[in-house]
Amino acid sequence: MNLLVEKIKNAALNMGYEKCGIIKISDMSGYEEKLNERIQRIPEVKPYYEGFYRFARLQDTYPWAKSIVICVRQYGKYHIPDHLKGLIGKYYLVDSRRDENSEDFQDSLKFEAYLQEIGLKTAAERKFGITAFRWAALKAGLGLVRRNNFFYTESGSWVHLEAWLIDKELESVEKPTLKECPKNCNLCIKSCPTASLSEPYTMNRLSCISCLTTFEGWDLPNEKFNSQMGSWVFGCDACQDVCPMNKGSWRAAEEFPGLTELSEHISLEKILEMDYTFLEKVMQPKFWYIGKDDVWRWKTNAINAMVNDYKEQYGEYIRCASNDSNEKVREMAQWAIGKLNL
Ligand code: B12
Ligand code: SF4
Ligand code: SF4
Repeated sequence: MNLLVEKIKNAALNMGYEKCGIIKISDMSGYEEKLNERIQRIPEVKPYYEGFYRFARLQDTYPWAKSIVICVRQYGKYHIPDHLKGLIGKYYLVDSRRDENSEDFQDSLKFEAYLQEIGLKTAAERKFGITAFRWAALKAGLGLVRRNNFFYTESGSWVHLEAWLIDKELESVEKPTLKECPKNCNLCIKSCPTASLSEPYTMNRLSCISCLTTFEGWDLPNEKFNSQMGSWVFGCDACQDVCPMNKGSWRAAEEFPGLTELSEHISLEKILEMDYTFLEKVMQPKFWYIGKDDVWRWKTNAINAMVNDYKEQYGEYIRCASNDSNEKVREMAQWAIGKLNL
């Protein structure tokens, strides 16, 4: 193995990454095809996916870039408070992309500094990524993309991905040894509450609950999928939770900084009682897909979840929300009161 490649891989593994591969920039051209296919199958996502062509055409923005270092890190190692399961997507509970207190975030900075120390020019984007991670990891042979679109390693799909562009032509591609999906399995497709995952290797961003609880779903009383959203208030894990290839792969051995303490403030009832300063100062930096000006979304999402799995104790919280300072929350509460005959 090339000495530089060996150094990079060793550094990544020493900094807590499960796997590290290196591919040529040109390997991302296959992603462009997948993007075209997705847009062809689901034309309404076109305006949202057009920006992703940049993930394949990296040299337009980074003419100096030659290769992509792609790393996999396990997040299925953290303890998830039971009462948040089915409410908030696990990835978002232990999201290290912007959390300076997390070891994963610090390791990511250290790894980048190391790449620069050994003389490489680098570029990365810590929020939504500099390229299409799943495709890059697939090309590097670090694991498999399964029918639910998720990238899997031996740790299941509970892994997140990171990538750096570098200015040297290097390559490190493995041969995955994972078993393919069982021939007739379609459990993930059957489990998707909104049929966003309608067939293998596809999904409609616009009807995905993960999106409906964050970037979409602004008008829940009139949202076509409001009842299918079930108890989710931020994200969705249904198509991963059901997958047999994830069986036993979550090994809760570590605590994510601050999660247990924060979790004590979160339940459907507590969200409705949250004051807006707490939502803006504590919830928003952690769950950053909902912007500061839109933190009322937490309350409308929580009311929707209450309606979908109504318990008598919710009644007083919903009635109280009909006097909330935010008009959208008041409207949502009125809608729920009508729907539940409260
Ligand atoms: C945009 C985006 C979203 C959007 C849209 C989702 C989407 N799939 O497009 C929204 C906000 C909804 C979202 C939600 C979530 N996301 Co997201 N998201 C992304 C982002 C930024 C780009 C994804 C993308 O390229 N979409 C375009 C479409 C065309 O690609 P795709 O759906 O991934 O499909 C791929 C496969 O189907 C494959 N493929 C297609 N056909 C075939 C055929 C064969 C035979 C094979 C092998 C492969 C294959 O090619 C496609 C392109 O790679 C990536 C980060 C990044 N920079 O890569 C994270 C990323 C995909 N998200 C991630 C996560 C964890 C989530 C959530 C689970 C969070 C949550 N708990 O709610 C949900 C899951 C929703 C879902 N079912 O996908 C992780 C996934 C990790 C993993 N192990 O796969 C990523 C990689 C972020 C990260 N840093 O790790 N996400
Ligand atoms: S994350 Fe949820 S809504 Fe989105 S595709 Fe998977 S099961 Fe369907
Ligand atoms: S549920 Fe079945 S088809 Fe879907 S990803 Fe898992 S093994 Fe593959």
